[in-house]
Amino acid sequence: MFINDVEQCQWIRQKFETPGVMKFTNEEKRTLLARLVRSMRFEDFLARKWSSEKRFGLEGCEVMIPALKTIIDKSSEMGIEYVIMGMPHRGRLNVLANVIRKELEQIFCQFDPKLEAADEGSGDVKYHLGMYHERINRATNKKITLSLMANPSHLEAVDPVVQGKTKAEQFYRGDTAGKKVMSILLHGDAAFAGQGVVYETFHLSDLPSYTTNGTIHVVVNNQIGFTTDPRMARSSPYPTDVARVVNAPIFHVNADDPEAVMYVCSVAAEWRNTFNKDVVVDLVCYRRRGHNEMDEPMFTQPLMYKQIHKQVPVLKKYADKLIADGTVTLQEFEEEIAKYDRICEEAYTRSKDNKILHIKHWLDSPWPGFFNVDGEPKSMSCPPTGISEDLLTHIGNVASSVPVKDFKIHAGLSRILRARLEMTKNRVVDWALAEYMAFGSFLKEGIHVRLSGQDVERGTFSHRHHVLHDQEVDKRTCVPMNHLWEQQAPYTVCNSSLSEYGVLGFELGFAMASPNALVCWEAQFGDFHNTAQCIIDQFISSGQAKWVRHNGIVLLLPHGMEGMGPEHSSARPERFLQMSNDDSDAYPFSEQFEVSQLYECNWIVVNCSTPANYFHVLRRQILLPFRKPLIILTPKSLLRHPEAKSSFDEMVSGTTFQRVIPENGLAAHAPHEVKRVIFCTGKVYYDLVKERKNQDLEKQVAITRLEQISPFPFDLLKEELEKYPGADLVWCQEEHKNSGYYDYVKPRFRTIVNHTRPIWYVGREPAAAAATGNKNTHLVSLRRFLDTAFNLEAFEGKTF
Ligand SMILES: Cc1ncc(C[n+]2csc(CCOP(=O)(O)OP(=O)(O)O)c2C)c(N)n1
Repeated sequence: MFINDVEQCQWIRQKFETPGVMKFTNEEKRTLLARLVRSMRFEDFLARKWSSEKRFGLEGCEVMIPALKTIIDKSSEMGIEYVIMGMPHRGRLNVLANVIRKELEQIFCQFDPKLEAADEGSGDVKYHLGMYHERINRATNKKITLSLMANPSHLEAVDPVVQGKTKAEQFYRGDTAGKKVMSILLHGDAAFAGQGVVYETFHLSDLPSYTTNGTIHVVVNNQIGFTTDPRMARSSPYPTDVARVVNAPIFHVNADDPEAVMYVCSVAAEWRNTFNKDVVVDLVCYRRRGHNEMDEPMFTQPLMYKQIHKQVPVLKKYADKLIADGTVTLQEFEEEIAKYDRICEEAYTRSKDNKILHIKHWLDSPWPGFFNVDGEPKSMSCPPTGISEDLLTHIGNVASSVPVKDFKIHAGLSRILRARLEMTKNRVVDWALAEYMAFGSFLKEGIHVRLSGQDVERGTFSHRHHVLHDQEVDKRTCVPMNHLWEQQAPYTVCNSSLSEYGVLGFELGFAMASPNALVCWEAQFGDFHNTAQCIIDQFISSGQAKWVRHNGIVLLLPHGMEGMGPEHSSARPERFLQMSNDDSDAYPFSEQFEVSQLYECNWIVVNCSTPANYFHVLRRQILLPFRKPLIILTPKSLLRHPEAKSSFDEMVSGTTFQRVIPENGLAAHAPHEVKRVIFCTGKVYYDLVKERKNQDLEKQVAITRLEQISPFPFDLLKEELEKYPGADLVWCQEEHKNSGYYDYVKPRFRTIVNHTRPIWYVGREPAAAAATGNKNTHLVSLRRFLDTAFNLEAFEGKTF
C-alpha cells in the first residue's frame, strides 16, 4: 500500500529501522515460550486422542496463538475492552482453547459422535461454532471480552459480519473512535487473495457509518512454503500482491521466529490503536500436514513436503535457544509441557461426562435480558402494532419540515414536503410517510433504527429524502428524523459503498449486537441481493438453526414487473420461499397460531399492498418477543400510486398487521354468489381491482391479498376459502410461472382444502429471464393474464 501520510511513514520506519528495537525481558520470553507450549501441545493432544478426525490443526504456524495473545495484550494496554474476532478453520479449535479460553472439556466433548444436541436447531460442526467470554487479561489485569463469531465454511464470508457487529458494539457504547472495541480478522493466504468480499470489507473501513476504526488482519500464509521446483505454479497471488489494493500496511514476518512475530504483532496493535487504521500481519509459515489431517499433501506437492518434513518444530527451536542462553532450564521447559498435558488429560476425563451438547454455550452474541433464563421468549404474543393519532401527526409534521434554521432545501423537495404536510392534515400516508411513522415511533421508544444500502438516504426512487441538503452551504445536511423528540434513540441512515455481499454481511453483524434495534438493508433493486447470496443462504436463512442465534435484520427488496427489463424487476421471491422451513403438507393449527408459527419459522417473507401494512410489519418486527429475519418485497410504482395510500384509521392504536387482507367489497357481502376467488400478493392487486371494475364483475369475483406469504397464513386463508364454497380458486401473480409465489402457495392451498379443490394458476408463462426487456411484450402479457383472471369459463372442464 502507498501511505501518503508522512507521520505514519516515519512511525513505521522508526518501529522497524531503529537498531536494537526488538528487545524482550526474560519474563516476556518465558511467557512466549509457555504460549507456544500450549499452542503446540494442544494440537499434539488432539492428534493423539483423535488421530482420524479432522481438526484443521495449526502445525507449522503454532506461533499464531502467541501472536493473537500479543495483539490482545497490547490492545488491552491501550484501552481496548472488547475484541471481536472472525477466522476460518485453520487453528480455530486452538484459538478457542488458548485465546478465548473455552473450557477444554467443552471442546473435547465435541469429538464424541454420540453427543446429543439439547437445543433447538440442527447445530454445526465444531470448527464453525462461535463463542463469547469475559475474562481478565493477565498481562494488564484489566477486564476483556472476547467474541469469536460463528461462521460457515464459505471463506471470508464472516469478515463483514464481524465488522458490522464491531461497529454496533462501538455505537451502543458511544465508542465513536473505536478506543474500546476492536476487531481482529484471520485469513488463510489463498482466501485472503482470492475472495472478493475481503476487498469489499476493507473498503468499508473508510466510510463513516461503516468504519470500525481499524482492524488487525492476520494472514496464516502457508503459500510460500519450501518449494524447490520453480515450475510449481502458485494458485493465487501472495498477500503481498493483495496489499497493493487494500488500504492497509502489511507487515511480513517469519513464523519460525517467535520473537519477531511478537514484536510485529505488538507494533500492529500499536498502529491500530494509534492511527485507528487497518493493518495486516502476514505470518509466513508452512503447513506441516495436508489441508486437513486426513489429506496426504505428498500426492500433489512431493518436493515441498519433503522439505517441510525436515523442519524442526518452532517450539523445539525456540526452547533450545532459550535453554542455550539460560533464559529457562530444560527442566522448567519440561515441567511447562507436563503441566499443560495434565490440564488436557484432566479436561479429557471430564469431557466424557458430557452427554448433551448445548449449542447455546457457543453463542457469540448473547442478548442479556431479552429471553428468559432458559433462553425462551418471555411471552408468546405480540401486542397490536398501531400507535396513537398524536404520534402519527407529530411524526408527519416533522417529516414535512426542515427542523433547523437558515437551511435552504431544493424547490422540488419543498414540494414533496408540502405534499407530506397535506397528507398529514388529511390523515393519510403514502409509502414513504408510512415508513417514516414506523421508524419515528421506534425512536421515541428508545429503539435505534439503522437503514443502510446504496442511495438509501434519498431513496433509489427519490421518494424517501431522509437527509436534507442545504442548497447553499456545501455538505451541510439535516436529518429531520433525529429532531423528533428531545429524548430519542438515534436514527442512522447511510448510503453504503457499492457492495451487496459486504454491506449485507455488515448489517447482519450490526443486527447481532442488540435485539433492541431495527436494522434494515435495502437493495437498490431487489435482484441485486443475489450478489450477497452467501450471506442470505449461510447466515440469514440458516443462522438460527446452526448457531441458535436470533437475528431481526430486515431486507427491503424493491420488486415488481413494470416493463423495466430482465433486471430491476424481480427480487426473486421464489428463492426466499423455497428456503422457508414451514411444511407445505402440515396443517399446523394451534393456539396463538400467528406468533407460534412465526417463532418456528426461519424467516418471514412479506409483500405488503398498503402503506399501513408496511408500517405494521416494521413495527411487529420489534414488538415480537423474539427476532426473525424479515424479507420485505417493496414496491416501486406503488410508491406514487394514487390508490396505494392508507388512512390514519388503519394505523392508530389497536390496529395491527394484517397477514391476509380479505375481500371486503360487494363479493364479500354475498359470498355464495361468488364464482371465483382470486388470491394474489403485492402490486398486481391494483391491476386486478381495476380490471374487475372495468368488467363489472365485482359481485362475482372476490380478490384476497396475502400480505405475509411465509410462514403461510393457513388459518386465515382457511376461513377465506370456506366463505366461498361455490367459487373456483385462482392464484394470480404477475411474475413468470416458475418464479414468484406459485410453487410455494399451491401445495399449501391444497393442504387447506385437503386436495379436494384445484388452485388454478393465472400469470405469465414460465421464462428463463425474470422479465422482458420489451415494454410492448410486457403489456401484452399483462393483458393476457388479466383476461384469463376474469374469464369465468377459463378452467371449465379442466382436470387438476
Ligand atoms: C468460498 C469458499 N470456496 C472454497 C472453499 C473450499 N476450501 C476450504 S479450505 C480451502 C483452502 C483455503 O486455503 P487458505 O486460505 O490458504 O487456507 P489454509 O487452509 O491453507 O490454511 C478451500 C479452497 C471454501 N471453504 N469457501
